[in-house]
Amino acid sequence: MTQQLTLESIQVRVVSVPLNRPLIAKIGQLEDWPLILIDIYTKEGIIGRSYLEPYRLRSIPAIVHSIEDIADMFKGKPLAPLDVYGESMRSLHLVGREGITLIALSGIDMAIWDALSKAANMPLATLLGGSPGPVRAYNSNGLWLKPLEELGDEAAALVSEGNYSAIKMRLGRTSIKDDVKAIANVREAVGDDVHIMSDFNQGMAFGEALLRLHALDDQGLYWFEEPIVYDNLEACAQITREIKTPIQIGENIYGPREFYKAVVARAADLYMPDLMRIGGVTGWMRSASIAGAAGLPLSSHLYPEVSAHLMRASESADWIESRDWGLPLIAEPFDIKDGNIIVPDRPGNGISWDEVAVKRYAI
Ligand code: SMN
Ligand code: MG
Repeated sequence: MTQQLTLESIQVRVVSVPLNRPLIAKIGQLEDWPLILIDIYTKEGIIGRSYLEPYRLRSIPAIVHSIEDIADMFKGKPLAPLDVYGESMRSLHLVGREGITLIALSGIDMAIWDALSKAANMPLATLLGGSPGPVRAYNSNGLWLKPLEELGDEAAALVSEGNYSAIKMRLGRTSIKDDVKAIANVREAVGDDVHIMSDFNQGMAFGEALLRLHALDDQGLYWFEEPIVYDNLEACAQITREIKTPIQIGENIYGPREFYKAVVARAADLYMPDLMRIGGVTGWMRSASIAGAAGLPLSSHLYPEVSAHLMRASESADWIESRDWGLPLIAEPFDIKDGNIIVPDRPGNGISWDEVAVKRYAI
């Protein structure tokens, strides 16, 4: 019989890693990238690992408390992620089903699935019924709202970093004219064969978004991401109906239930859940079933190590977001070949810590 895992203890560490290319977006500016590292210890000796990327340093204590709250509920109990998910949701609804509590649960869930796949001696993708292998990736490492004349060189560098066939740029400058110039500079640098995704980071009001997206609709962009506040589903649906370029949302959707509501509202053409908000591996797989049944392409947001496994097990898998933020902490980073992230053929999700880097960036 397969080994049953029992939760013994949990270790939570906080680090902050300088960004190679500082983030300048409508959501804010960041020079450093904070992470919460989670290690789940089991009585059987297997360790499950995951991390969370909470963006804001001052949100971390609340998330850590919530992680410890959940871990305390399950100490000495069997590690069954679906049970932990259900029971945590039932207990935590007193504090709220979305936000900090679901972020904490997502981190724990990812670590449990890592431990389970190690116990089964399989990569996570294999445990979920898929297989290790390539997932097509776009490079998201740069092209922030920076000076127009810097964009061309950066775009070319982003393509050559991993022989990528797709990159993402950020849009939503003060004038439409500057967005047009930014797109032209990037296109000129990468040529016609590279897909250019674009992200507005919810920076526009509804009316402004309609005006701008109509103006940019013939620019040949692969998708328009989060043009407006993500949870105004009705307005997102109208934009999706009116604009030819596919609309992409999902990184801010909390859990499969909210995901389902967005799909029913036809809020977007494409979806890209974020593991920290969608409910970890459990929340992702439930959402992936909804996307698959609805025929909606599913990309991922951040968390490339775990997302890559899940894309190999998702019916409508589309693009994985590749980025190097926090990468120095990972002891054995995944390979990138010809623009694909390669899911490693080793047990678990592939995450182990570079302990020297963890010490160096500890806060
Ligand atoms: C994004 C969001 C949060 C931090 C960095 C980048 C962006 C993306 O929306 O989709 O990559
Ligand atoms: Mg985004």
